[in-house]
Amino acid sequence: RPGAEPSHDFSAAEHEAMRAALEAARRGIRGANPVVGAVILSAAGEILHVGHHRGAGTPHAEADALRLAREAGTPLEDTTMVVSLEPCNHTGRTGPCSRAILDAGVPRVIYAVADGTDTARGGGAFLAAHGVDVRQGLLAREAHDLNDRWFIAQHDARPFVTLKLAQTIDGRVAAADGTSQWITGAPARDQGHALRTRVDAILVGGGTLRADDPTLTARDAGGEPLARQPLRAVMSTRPVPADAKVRRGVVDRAPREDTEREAPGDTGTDHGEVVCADRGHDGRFIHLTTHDPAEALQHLRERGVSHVLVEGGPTVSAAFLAADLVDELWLYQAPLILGDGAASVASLGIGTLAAASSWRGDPVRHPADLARPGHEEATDQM
Ligand code: AOF
Ligand code: ZN
Repeated sequence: RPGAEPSHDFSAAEHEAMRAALEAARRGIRGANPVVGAVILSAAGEILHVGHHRGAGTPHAEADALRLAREAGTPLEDTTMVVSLEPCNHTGRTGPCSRAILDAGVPRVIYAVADGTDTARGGGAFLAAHGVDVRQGLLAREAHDLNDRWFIAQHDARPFVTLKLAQTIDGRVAAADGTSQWITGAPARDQGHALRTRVDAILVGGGTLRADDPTLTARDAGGEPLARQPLRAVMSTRPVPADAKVRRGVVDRAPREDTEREAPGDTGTDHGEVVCADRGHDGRFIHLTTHDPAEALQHLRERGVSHVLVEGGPTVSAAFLAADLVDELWLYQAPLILGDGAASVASLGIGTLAAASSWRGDPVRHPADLARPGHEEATDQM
């Protein structure tokens, strides 16, 4: 737990500002990125601006707060930037926050907890080296807890894992006769596609592949492919049928012979890859010939995947849960009861209530929130 011990004393106003930053952070969408809040505090202890990170691909919390200050014309030369995570030091989907804070002329920075990731680390040291007064450790425990699973995934050097379960009230994913499509309705389906376009990879097991023959593409309500397509991964030691829909291009209906090559994975000995890309590397298909979730995640990480969406079925869901490799759970519950049929999660070998896999729920919001452009609030996260 980096930065857990406060190394300085902090004023009441600084505490209050950090609490406001943590509160703002909670409004962001969890996932491959942590949720982060940033407050600009005046020398008199007044909260001037509150920014937050809304989710991967959007401005960071500090940049959000600095934008508000710019728009309001707030002078920054005697302010403190109070942020729940160490400002990043890298140019990723946005520019480095460390540089933005320095360039804006903010003389003091307080952050709750260090960002130890290989890419982003070093923002605090950068700012200190450029004469900014940098302190850390304020409400570090709260800030760590806010992103606990993100910190664990970073520490374990593996992708962040979201598990999606779509089930009936009694936890079934298929009826006794095997019928399973559209257990949940159109809003959940649209949100599921919005979720797919935010992740780097979707993963299903061989059972789901054979039962549903899914395309694993991200589409809008009209069925058109969304601009950003995840890598499509099948985790199975058995061959992926040559005519499986995951092998096809995202747009094309027919297999694209010109871009496909035989997957070594189909021999059951290696992790094979078939390229079915319509846009750059988007929509590629990969066959992971393993039953071990940790091994599958390592292979995905080597391909640059930082956020995986596991979409079933019950065996794969159970494997990830049993390995404690699920960071976030999205639960879609249809108002249906079957009383029979496959459960959404296969046996975890848990024999007693005290051993249950236990989840903390965020408030449930309307599924349309995720699909709406410019959304401020998340979500159905558990
Ligand atoms: C910050 N402020 O609000 C967040 C940070 O993909 P990118 O470019 O958005 O970078 C994501 C990484 O940046 C993420 O893994 C984490 O290390 C850091 N997140 N940093 O200064 C923020 N969300
Ligand atoms: Zn940043």
